[in-house]
Amino acid sequence: MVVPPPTPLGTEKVRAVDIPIIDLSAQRSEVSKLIVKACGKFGFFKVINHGVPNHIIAKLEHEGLSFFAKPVPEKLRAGPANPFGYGCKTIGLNGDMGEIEYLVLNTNPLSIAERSNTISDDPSKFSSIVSDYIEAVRGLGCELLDLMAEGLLVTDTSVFSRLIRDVDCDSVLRLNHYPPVQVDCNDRNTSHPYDNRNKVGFGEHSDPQILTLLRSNDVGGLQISIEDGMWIPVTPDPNTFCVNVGDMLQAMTNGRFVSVRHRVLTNSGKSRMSMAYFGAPSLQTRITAPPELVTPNRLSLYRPFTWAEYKKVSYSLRLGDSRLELFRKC
Ligand code: GA4
Repeated sequence: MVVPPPTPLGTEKVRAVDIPIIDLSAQRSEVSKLIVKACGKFGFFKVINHGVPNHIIAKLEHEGLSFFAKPVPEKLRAGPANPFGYGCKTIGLNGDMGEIEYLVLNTNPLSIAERSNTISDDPSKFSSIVSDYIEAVRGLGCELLDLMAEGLLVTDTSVFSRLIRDVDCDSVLRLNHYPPVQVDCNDRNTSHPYDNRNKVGFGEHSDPQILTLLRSNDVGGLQISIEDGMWIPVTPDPNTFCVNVGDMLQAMTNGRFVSVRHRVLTNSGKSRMSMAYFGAPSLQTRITAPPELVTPNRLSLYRPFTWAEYKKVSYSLRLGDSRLELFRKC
C-alpha cells in the first residue's frame, strides 16, 4: 500500500510527549514490563545504563567524524551506498532525497576488514573499532530482545535474539551525518527549534529490520510519529541509546509491538551525527510469530515470508511507503 504524500513541513502538529527512558540496571521483571509497554504504545524508547562502554562509542564517533570531514573524492572511494558504502543526499533506489551523507557497513567482520582500506588511512584500526562497536551493540540488542520475549510471556525467550546472533544475519551499521543547513535570517523564528525552516534530513519511514539501536551526538532532529500527522521531537542525549521497533518485530509479535515511523529534520547551526545498528535476521529466515502470540482472540495478522522477500519489496518502494501492509492477511 502506498501512503499519501506527507503534510508539508511546518503545517504539522509537533507535541512534547514523555518518551519512556528505561533503566536497564533496574529489576529485570519490571524492565521487561516497561519495554513491552513502550513497544506497544510508541515502538520506541530510550535506554540508560545500557552497558555499551563509552570508550567504544567515542572511538567510533571519532572515526565517523574523521571520515565525514574528508574531501568528497576520498569519501567516494568507499563505494556507492547500495549495498554498502558512501551515500550523499540520495536515499534508497527510488528517488528519495535528504540533507544527509552516510556510510553503510555490513556487520560481518570479514566484510568490514575488506572495506576498511577504502574508508580509513588506518584500516586495521578502523575495522577493529567498528567490530568492537558492533559486538557491544549486538549484545545490547540481544539483551533487549530477550527482555521483550520475557515481557510478552513467550516461553522460548531467545526466539528474537537468536536471529541477530546468527553468523549469517543481515544486520547493518550506518553512520549518518546531517550537516547544518542554513536558514534565511528573515525567516528566523526563535521560539521553535524545528519548524518549516528545517529541511528533511531523512524522510518519514519505519525501519524494515527487527530493531534499531541509535546513538547520536547532542544535536537533535529526530522525531517520532505517534498518530497520523503528530510528531514528537526526541531530545538528543549522547549517553542513551534510542531503540526503534522495526517492521520485522511488528510482524513477529503479531502486531503487539508497532514499528515506529520516524524522521530527521536538519538543524540550522550544528551538525548531527548518529550511529545506527539495524539488527536483521539472515536472508532465508522465515518471519513468523511465536505460538503464544497467535491465539483465537488474536489471529495471525501477516502471512509467512522471508526476510529476503521483505527486503526486496522494501527496496522496490519509496522510503515512506507502508511495506508491511503488503504482507497482511486479508
Ligand atoms: C531505512 C533503515 C536503514 O537506514 C536502511 C535504509 C535503506 C537505505 O537507505 O538504502 C532504505 C530504507 C532503510 C527503507 C526502505 C528502502 C531501504 C531506503 C529505502 C527506500 C539502510 C534500511 O535497511 O532500510
